[in-house]
Amino acid sequence: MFIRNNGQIPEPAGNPGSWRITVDGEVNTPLTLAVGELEQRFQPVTYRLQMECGGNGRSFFTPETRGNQWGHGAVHQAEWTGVRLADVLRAAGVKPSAVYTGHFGADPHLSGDTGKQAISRGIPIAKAMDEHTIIALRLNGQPIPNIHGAPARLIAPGWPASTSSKWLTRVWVRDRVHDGQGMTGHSYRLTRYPIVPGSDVSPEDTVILESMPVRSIITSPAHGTELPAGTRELDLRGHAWAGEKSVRAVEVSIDYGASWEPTDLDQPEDRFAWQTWRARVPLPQRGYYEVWARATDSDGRMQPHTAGNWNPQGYGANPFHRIAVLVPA
Ligand SMILES: Nc1nc2c(c(=O)[nH]1)N[C@H]1C(S)=C(S)[C@@H](COP(=O)(O)O)O[C@H]1N2
Ligand SMILES: [Mo]
Repeated sequence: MFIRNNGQIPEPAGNPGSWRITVDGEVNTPLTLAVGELEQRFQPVTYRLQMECGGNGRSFFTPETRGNQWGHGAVHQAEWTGVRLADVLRAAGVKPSAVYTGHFGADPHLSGDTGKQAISRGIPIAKAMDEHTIIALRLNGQPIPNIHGAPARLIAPGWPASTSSKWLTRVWVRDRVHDGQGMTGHSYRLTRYPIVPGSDVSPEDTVILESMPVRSIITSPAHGTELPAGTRELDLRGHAWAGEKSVRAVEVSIDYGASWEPTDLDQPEDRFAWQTWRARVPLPQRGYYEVWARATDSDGRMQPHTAGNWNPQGYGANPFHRIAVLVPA
């Protein structure tokens, strides 16, 4: 799994069961619940969920944008067990004035200033009430490792992973769009209209990145694999996902996009799980091949060849994944 932290990593909780999470703001009864109470009061759910950083693919933007220069690797999938955020919000009683959530974690700001948040993002109340938005308490059946947000982590699947607060301490239900750290300026925002790459855009001409776009990755073979001499067939496999949508098709090319072959694509194992695909493609002769994969979502939108849609902090790039393999004589 990839790891991303915007602040300092908090010390592991001494007694995870007594870790407390507050739900307040536009609710009838503000609640503070210990993790142990969450487990007792609410029905457990287990889902396989993929999670992708909003900046996955950032390195493909030209000119370069600020931030981690991710390739295709800022994504992971795990089996998460927890309770539905909706159940907890219903227990607190969501007021009609509720518009958005604001999430808070225990990680200190990089500066050490206790008045500042490392990151504090949120989601519209409808997404918060989605049955797949959970407060996760276990990862692959085990306690969550500290680095992934122990003992409790919010997961808003299909949205930029920055909304999935680790070390969750508070969900503030707001009567307006949350304005915490990472919600304003150019953070996690796309431009309202296409801009000249590298140029300025005023924050009023940006919109919050919500669902992540369609994407596929090739997980086997590895980039740079030298195949046995004389190989004439290549087995490929990988994953594909599309934020709130599903993936309709994944195709592969070994001739720089001149021709494309279909792949076998599985249904997602859960609503926000990635979809596994596999293909066997003929390799006509010895030599150097690039393998490209492209996915199409359930609305018919396909991954672009390049990272278009340039935006100041480099979000939402989803160009094809390309690997190279060699067939020696
Ligand atoms: N509390 C807290 N939650 C956080 C972050 C953070 O810095 N602090 N980073 C976010 C971002 S930007 C990403 S991409 C994911 C990374 O999750 P992972 O480290 O478990 O892969 O966590 C999100 N949740
Ligand atoms: Mo991220």
